[in-house]
Amino acid sequence: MRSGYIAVVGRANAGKSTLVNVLVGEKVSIVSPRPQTTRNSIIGVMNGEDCQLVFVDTPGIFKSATKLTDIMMQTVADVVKDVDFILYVHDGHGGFSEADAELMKKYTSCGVPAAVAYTKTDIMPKENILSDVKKMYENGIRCDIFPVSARRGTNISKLKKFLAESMPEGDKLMPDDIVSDKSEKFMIAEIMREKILLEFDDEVPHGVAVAVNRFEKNEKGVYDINLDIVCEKPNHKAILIGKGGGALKRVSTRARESMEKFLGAKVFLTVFVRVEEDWRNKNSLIRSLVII
Ligand SMILES: Nc1nc2c(ncn2[C@@H]2O[C@H](COP(=O)(O)OP(=O)(O)OP(=O)(O)O)[C@@H](O)[C@H]2O)c(=O)[nH]1
Ligand SMILES: [Mg+2]
Repeated sequence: MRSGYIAVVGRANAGKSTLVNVLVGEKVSIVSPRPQTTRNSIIGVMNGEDCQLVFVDTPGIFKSATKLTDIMMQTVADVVKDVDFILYVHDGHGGFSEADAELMKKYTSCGVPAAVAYTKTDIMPKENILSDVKKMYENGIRCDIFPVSARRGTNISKLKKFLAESMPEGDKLMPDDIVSDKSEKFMIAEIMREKILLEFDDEVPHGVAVAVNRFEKNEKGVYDINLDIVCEKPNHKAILIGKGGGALKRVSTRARESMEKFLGAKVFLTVFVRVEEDWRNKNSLIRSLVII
């Protein structure tokens, strides 16, 4: 039996959470086309024949601008210190710059065994893969590189096999029935945030957090869920609510449908929007709204 923790790290928006979900076979982490989607370290467990891979999804690396992003970057640093393996995710479709080389080198030669998942190969010219791999070699990257597409499932089983073989021998680290370390309540808040990230433009979604005020299942098996969407500015609140409440209604309906799928039950959802000025720079609010 082989088992181990695998940190999944890389630039913001590289495709880490999508890859973790595909490797685990269940959606444990939300995904959006916007950078800074993942804010926490999130565990996703894959049980295979004679192996257990415990993936740790992490916030994407980028230049920090608030106390919240400082904490997110600290999360990455903490996670990589304590794992058996680092899987560095690179967005192949985004090209390969000197800054990419530097970051990749940092995480693939820090003393922990590592590999690169070169992802999004489904939306880029195939010939770029070889030239980028050459550039990686020229920049001193010496670990295994796996071109994959999480969206299409290309090369995923090859990557899984490689990771399983790279784990140390040992017993299971998690019970068989555990897929994630996060609670249903956490996932509900994340589903709401995912729908906001998908629906709204620019700065609005980045300043949004979701607080769960009520999460109860009644005697009829219906979940009664009450959420606050917390935003940073009154004009963001107006955008989130929209004309005649239309935007909020639309995003809430999408979130409710997703929550029903996730919980396997009917959901009665009520949502309010409130403003907490500059909450991303206030430790106590960050602790209660994000790092819970
Ligand atoms: N075409 C294509 N798109 C992908 C693939 N993997 C991820 N994406 C898209 O890339 C975007 C970012 O994906 P995420 O999985 O949220 O990226 P992330 O690295 O977790 O992002 P952060 O949490 O913000 O750091 C989303 O729009 C995904 O649908 C892939 O293999 N192919
Ligand atoms: Mg993510």
